[in-house]
Amino acid sequence: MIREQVCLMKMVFRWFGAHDDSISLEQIGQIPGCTGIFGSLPQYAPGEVWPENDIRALVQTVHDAGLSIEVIESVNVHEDIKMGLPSRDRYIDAYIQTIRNLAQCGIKVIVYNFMPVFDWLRTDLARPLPDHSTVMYYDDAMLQNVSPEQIVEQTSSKSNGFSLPGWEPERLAELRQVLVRYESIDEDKLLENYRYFLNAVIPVCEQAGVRMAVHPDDPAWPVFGIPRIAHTQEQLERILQLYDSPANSLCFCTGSFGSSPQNDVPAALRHFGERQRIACVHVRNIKFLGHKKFQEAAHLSACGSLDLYEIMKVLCDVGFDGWLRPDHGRMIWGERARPGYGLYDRALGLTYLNGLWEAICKSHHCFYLETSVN
Ligand code: DNO
Repeated sequence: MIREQVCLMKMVFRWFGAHDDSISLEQIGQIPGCTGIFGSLPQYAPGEVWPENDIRALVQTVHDAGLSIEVIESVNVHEDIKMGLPSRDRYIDAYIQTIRNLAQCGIKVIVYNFMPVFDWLRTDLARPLPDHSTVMYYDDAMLQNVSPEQIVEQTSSKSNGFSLPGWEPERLAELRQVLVRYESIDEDKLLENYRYFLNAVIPVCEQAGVRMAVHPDDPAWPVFGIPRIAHTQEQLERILQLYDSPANSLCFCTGSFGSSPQNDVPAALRHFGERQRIACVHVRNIKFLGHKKFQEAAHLSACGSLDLYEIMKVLCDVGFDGWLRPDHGRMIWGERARPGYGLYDRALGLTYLNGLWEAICKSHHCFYLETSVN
């Protein structure tokens, strides 16, 4: 069957900023077919307004390097908003101001998550593989023997000196107190708090021309008995229905959503992609090792349990025109970097994904963005 379709997917790379990344914009610009970055201002804690001047300076730096920046990952949601405390209004106002400031500087998508307390979680940040590369690893059974505090300690001490996204000290201050509060918050209550947040921010986004893109729970189940509401297709659909607007969209992460073998990644991508509710995509491969046990893998399909060809094909089928980035890579070739965010394996992943994309688009006779960097 011959299809004529336009596939305007933009291939980009995550960058943590000049002071918080082992990788330079110049290196990113030299990856063939990489046109931009997902950027952030890691110096601002959840609940703080990102000043327009600082955003503008970041955008300028990225543009000066010949790259685009239209996605921010992440503007983290203050815990009081998730817990529905009276102080949430103050933090929502700050969030709204950040949205407006970002929009003023040309940002189109804001990635965030609504995971209580912990963002992504691994039990080992550098598990050695037989080829001497290391990968991030998760084994739920290991969590039975450690406390949340120990996980925080373990994770931050093994980060090679880099801050880890979602593990910012501000976010985890007062951990015990926050955990106690969550004992009285169930899934319904969390969803209600989520609805309250969306009701406030989505109209602002619509007006400003920005899309909020929620990242699925990682891994795709609750941890430490704390509720999580964004890890199945039904749950993600429910979140989109909390406020039915294109501005309420997904950052579809294949490795997070796909960490549960019960989740069908291509089917969910097709479902949400056909409805134009995917603003951006993280493509990561993972390898199932048992019940709630997996390791992250090189992007090549054969290295893990996900079918990356199928994933890219669905994105082509649905005419995905948002931003896509390779997600966590292994640590290879002796690189020392933020776990998951080295240059080498992600660059390999990016070129592999671009290769799949070119082959799929050409064989389906689609028009796609061909970018040369030199
Ligand atoms: C981990 C990342 C997450 C992600 C947030 C989005 O490496 O995928 O920290 O950025 O969950 O808010």
